[in-house]
Amino acid sequence: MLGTSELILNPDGSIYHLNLLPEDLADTVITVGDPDRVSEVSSFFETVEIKKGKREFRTHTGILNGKRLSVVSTGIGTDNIDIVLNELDALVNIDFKSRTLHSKKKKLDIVRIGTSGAIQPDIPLDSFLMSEYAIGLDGLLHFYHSTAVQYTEMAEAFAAHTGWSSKKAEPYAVECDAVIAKKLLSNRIRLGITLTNTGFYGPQGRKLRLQTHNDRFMEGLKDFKFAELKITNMEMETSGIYGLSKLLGHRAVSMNCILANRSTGEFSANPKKATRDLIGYCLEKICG
Ligand code: R1P
Repeated sequence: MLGTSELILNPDGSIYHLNLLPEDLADTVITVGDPDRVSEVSSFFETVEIKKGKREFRTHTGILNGKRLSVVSTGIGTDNIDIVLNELDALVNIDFKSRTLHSKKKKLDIVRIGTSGAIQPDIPLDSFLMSEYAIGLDGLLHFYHSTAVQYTEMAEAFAAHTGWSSKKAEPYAVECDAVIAKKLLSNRIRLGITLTNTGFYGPQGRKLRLQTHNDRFMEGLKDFKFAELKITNMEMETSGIYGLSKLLGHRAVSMNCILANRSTGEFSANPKKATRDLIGYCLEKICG
């Protein structure tokens, strides 16, 4: 039985941060970073039955083409992903009354619809990219028994190539789920290794007033290759989503709208439209 400081429930019986009851959640979950993107996604729904939230975690659940969907905002970073993935899983796999695990495990389909910066100069702005693999620099997965879901060779090759400092958490590599990835794929989608980082500025090589510790890091990213795969883009959630989904038995894929190109120094002229286009594309693939 899970104790009250382990599985924390609100007075109405909902899970602590997401503020949701088990019946509020659909089996297909779209995650977005920006809480304002939740209503953008649900504006495509035919009906919306649930609108709940707390802090940066907003949820809308509704129907599109007869399919029930939930869209949940995660805020920024894999620290938030730890909360969201564990609480989504608790909603479907733990009985909140008895505080014990359901005997039959449920699988969620999880699709991240996010924004991202490209690393390779030939990746156009506003294009769509699916993270086939993610390399996490955030360290989250190392807190769990997770070696079975990690691609250790890829992570070690990355660390060697970039001259990784032992002062930082060791990189880990994880993969998308092939079943849900196939559903979202088309010839419009580029595939790649996504680098998930712990910050937006220094960790992604951006210098406003502070100098970064390893100036060659960004160059190293561009020419890293593992089994002919290159690092295509950088963002802040995918490794956590992939790692925890694999550990918990859910199917996850991360779809990225490329708003910046870190090699050419360009930024999208219309990020709102580009992101909305990716939302439309994903919903069509999920519910079409
Ligand atoms: C940084 O601006 C945020 O944008 C990207 C990064 O992963 C980070 O969360 O994704 P979202 O637009 O999905 O939040």
